[in-house]
Amino acid sequence: MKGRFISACGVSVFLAGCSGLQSSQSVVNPEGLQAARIDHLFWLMFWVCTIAFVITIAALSRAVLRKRETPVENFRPVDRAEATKTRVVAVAIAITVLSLFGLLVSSILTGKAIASLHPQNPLTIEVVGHQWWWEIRYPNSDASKTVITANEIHVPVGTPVVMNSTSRDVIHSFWAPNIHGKRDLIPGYQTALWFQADKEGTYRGQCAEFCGHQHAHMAFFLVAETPEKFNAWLQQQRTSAKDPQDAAAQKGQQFFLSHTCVMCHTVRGTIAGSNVGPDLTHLASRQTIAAGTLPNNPGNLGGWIINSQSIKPGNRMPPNQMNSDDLQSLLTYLETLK
Ligand code: HEC
Ligand SMILES: [Cu+2]
Repeated sequence: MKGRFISACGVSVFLAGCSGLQSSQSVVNPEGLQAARIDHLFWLMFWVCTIAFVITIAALSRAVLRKRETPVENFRPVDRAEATKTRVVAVAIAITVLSLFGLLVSSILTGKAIASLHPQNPLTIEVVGHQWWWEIRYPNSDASKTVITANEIHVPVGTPVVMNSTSRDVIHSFWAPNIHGKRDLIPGYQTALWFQADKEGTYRGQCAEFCGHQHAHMAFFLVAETPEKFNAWLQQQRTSAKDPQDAAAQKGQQFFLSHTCVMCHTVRGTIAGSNVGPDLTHLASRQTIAAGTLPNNPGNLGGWIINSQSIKPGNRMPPNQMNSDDLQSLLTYLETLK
């Protein structure tokens, strides 16, 4: 379809300049039950409005271009022609009211249908909005099996997911258009959103409620994969970080644990246990850093650590002074956090 084609072009042009990650962010390319309902409603509204627009412009052009038949002096409001016109206007008003009412009803029905998709045994995830990144949790009754990550949500395809969400600071809005509509994350208040991804793929999402300076750099990726791949991922994320073996990485770990990093970040299996910033236990397994701002590679990580303020001005991580030896070993260490 044309819409798909245009959105696919838009996405690939955007990604060519940006993260290099293959993903899709499009309202007209639904890959889940809920997004499909929203897509139907969108096209219904689109065509009804298009037809109304064409008819209105045609009637208007006709009125503007037509020569006046009766001179103004001889004008009689009770002319037969005038009575016909009154009828035409009345019919037009009736059609308008009926179409608007029809759209209202279909919008309510779509809302209800989406809200009633609450199947048994969903996968539960928790999403917490922060200025300007997403904390993602996979809770487990055994606390040691709870997974905490950032900006990258993995879900198994064909499985219903319930997302409990809230915010730590201001109102954010969670929006992955291929999967569902928008959902506001409100501080001190928890909301649940149900969704299901039906096709494997990586779907880009974006904060959709202006939340301050770096709102535009608050993206996330939703990775829908086979249940086998998903379970393997979850198992891997449950493990604590292993102590590094080679000397450079050990030096990097020492640096990390003896500097300010531990005041804001967690690396499970070490003394670093703060959650001001993203959990770094499996940093190297993520495709991007800083909420989709940059691809995750050593060059970008280095630039981020030295001065993240030049990349994402105003974000909550301060710049760090260090010599290039220390930076190299720190990067070697961070690369071991698979
Ligand atoms: C004052 C708190 C603070 C300190 C200190 C701090 N960070 Fe951060 N860090 C953050 C925050 C907040 C973010 C998320 C920024 C964003 O995306 O908006 C972040 C992001 C990161 C990221 C990207 C993670 C991701 O998945 O996007 C890395 C890597 C990182 N920090 C490493 C470090 C290292 C290494 C140090 C020590 C040299 C350090 N940080 C010190 C708060 C801090
Ligand atoms: Cu925002």
